[in-house]
Amino acid sequence: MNIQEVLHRLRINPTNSGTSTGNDWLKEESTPAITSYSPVNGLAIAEVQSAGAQSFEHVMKTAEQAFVFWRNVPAPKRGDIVRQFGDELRKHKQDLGTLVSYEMGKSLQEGLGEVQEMIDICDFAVGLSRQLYGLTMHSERTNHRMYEQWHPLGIVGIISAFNFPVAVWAWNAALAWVCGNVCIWKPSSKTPIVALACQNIIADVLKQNDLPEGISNLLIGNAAGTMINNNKRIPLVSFTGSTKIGRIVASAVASRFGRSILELGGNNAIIISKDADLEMSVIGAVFGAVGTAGQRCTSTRRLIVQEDIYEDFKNKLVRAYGQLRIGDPLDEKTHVGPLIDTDAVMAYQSAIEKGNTEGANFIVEGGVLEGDRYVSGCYVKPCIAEVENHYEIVQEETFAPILYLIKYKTLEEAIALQNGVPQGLSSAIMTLNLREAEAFLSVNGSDCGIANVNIGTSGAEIGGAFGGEKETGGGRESGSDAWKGYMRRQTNTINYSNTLPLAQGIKFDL
Ligand code: UN1
Repeated sequence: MNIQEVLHRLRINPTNSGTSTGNDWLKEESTPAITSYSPVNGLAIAEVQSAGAQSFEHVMKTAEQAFVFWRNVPAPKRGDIVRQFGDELRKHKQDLGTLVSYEMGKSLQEGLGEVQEMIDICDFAVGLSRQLYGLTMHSERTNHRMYEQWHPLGIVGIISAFNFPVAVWAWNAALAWVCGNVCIWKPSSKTPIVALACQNIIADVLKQNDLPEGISNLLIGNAAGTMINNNKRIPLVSFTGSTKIGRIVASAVASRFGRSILELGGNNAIIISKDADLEMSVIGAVFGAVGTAGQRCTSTRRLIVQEDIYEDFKNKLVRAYGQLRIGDPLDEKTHVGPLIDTDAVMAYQSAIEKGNTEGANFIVEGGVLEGDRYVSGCYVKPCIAEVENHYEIVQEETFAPILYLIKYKTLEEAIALQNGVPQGLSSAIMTLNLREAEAFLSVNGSDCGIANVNIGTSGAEIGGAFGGEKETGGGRESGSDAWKGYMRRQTNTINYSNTLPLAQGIKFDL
């Protein structure tokens, strides 16, 4: 793999300043530059410029004009643009997946999988563009018709995280576009280069179709995020990131009566029943905990294991961890790549320290790897600790491969432990017992947005609505009817009689 060639094919060059309305890239001289470093080897990839108030205002004006045009393009035609975008992504899958892996640090397989999620959501959005269904209702008045329809909102702000640096944007943008909105994307400052690559791909499609600037916009840097959150000309902000920042975003957007879709932290658990297929459970648990180096919001953080099989399962798990290969994520034999940066390594180390002071028993020890293959300083050992659910550190989401083991006796107790955290994103039970599976999915079961049986907590398909409850923020993206979050509902009543009967039987004679 020659990264310079990949960058060249994705047309990353100094013209791509960071701020873009599509094909046009703007340069504001006074704002700070951001250099993106690869966690794979610590080398700089490229530099971008963060956006200031001046570029923000230019992007806003261009987006507002584009919206007036775009909302009048019939939805199936908007869908066709998204179809073309999906086709381009298919052509660039290898390069974009490679760059995701190199800039973010996830394995190449996962980088390619992430681009596949983008392609899949485009396909989904194309079908949706001929639907966007409203309902019809029966009016209580004679010769009246009632229905509801869905209109676009306007400008959608998308603030995405480093861990899924391109897919999360695509989930939001593909739906937002077919719904008739225009988008402003503020990617993570840790992964701006993949965002430039995506912008180049969509800008090409828009240009080939003679569409105006402003349908797909890009802004880099935290100042841009704050401007998006506070601007009342942006009716919807979709934010993916930590609960801590999500709280700030939520209150800023709510205080101006904007809408937000929040995808915040998870603290996902798998319950391993004594009736589980243990071999399958080990694979599900290990991939869930160490995949993407534990940096998915759906990563498995806790395993709640039935006491009868606890020792057996624990031994199998420890053996599996012994086989993990940590290293260059672009090497296809690698299971675990680096963390995103050295700040993330510090957070990992302090979580281990805190665990130790609270009484955690590490059965697979952690640690930072050193040596020629780990020069970036971002490679850590996935570790496992026996803990109690109430430990402060267990209640928190640490974005790293630290897995907590908790023992249980009854299913009721296991469900209480699973639900006994502030977050509510993903959950799973491993069991071949129908009663247990159904109880877990019932109203008395998991309180999460995602609840799986005999599948781990991560790797959700795009066809379902994605999101979670409690401190995860309550937002839903991707499949099912998540598109409704990107539109405004209008209820219409039409009187085709020659009188004006009032609703609720009210008489008002003049
Ligand atoms: C995230 O970590 O922000 O379910 C999203 C999964 C992926 C998406 C994760 N499809 O693991």
